[in-house]
Amino acid sequence: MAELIDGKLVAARLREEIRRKSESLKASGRAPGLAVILVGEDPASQVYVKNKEKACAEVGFYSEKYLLPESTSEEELTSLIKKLNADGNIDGILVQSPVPKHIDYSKIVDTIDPSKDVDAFSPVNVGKIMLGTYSLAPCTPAGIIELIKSTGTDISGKNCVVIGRSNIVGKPMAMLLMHENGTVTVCHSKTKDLKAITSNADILVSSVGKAGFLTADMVKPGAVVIDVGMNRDANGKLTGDAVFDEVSRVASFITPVPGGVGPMTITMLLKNTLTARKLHSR
Ligand code: L34
Repeated sequence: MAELIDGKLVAARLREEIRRKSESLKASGRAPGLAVILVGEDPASQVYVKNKEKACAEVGFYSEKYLLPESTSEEELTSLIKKLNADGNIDGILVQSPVPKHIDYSKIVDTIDPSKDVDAFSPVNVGKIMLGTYSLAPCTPAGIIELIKSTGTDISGKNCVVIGRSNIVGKPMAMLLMHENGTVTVCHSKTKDLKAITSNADILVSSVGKAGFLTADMVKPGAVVIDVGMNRDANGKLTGDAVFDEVSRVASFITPVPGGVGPMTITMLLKNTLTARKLHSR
């Protein structure tokens, strides 16, 4: 039976450390500051943004939240970002994804000052992640690395399989696992015989977004399974990609949903905001 990886617990430990550092920065001048922008009324995004705001308050950060209407234009959004780029109290700027269809997300991200890009989504920061010279880490993948390490697993030399190739999770996840000396395979919707590949994974990261996608026959006995899925069933109940009961009988460690990757994504956002604050030391 797999052991549960308690994302809330790992997050709480890290957040305590961040809180202490934030307090001392505040005492010597200015607390780290984060601006979170949400365009539109996606209910899931509203929950995530609320959790981010709450987390900021918990660690003593200064935070601003911008809830903009669905009808917001690209120009209005970029002019807000430019204002925040120039704001000395703001170290981090985050535009929650997804944005409405009439807005080009990559164009928006490209207007964020790279030193304030706490998602690490801008081309400069993505490039640094590829090179291994980054100081701002991609939040979800960085949180996952912390979760894997919390199990005592050494990633070096392990077969790591990532399902999904998104810019937010799959691609940067592969990079971070490579930086940890894992042997990395990235699978996606066009992959042939997925099961043959996933069955070989010592560390399996599933970021598909389909409830029930990951079944026990796809998992190597003793594998560490990280479930990035955030799926809501008809009753609004949150579940991951894994058929939890059966996969947890095969894996050695597994993250729950909720309470696994989600809280760590937010914790890494806090960590990046602290790092950005140090980049802006004034
Ligand atoms: N720009 N957009 C930007 N940055 C991000 O890092 C994100 N992401 C993803 C979606 N869009 C983004 C998030 O913030 C996913 N994500 C995220 C953040 C927090 C949680 C889940 C996803 C979270 O708090 N999850 C809780 C459950 C929340 C619930 O009940 O709905 C958990 O325990 O997993």
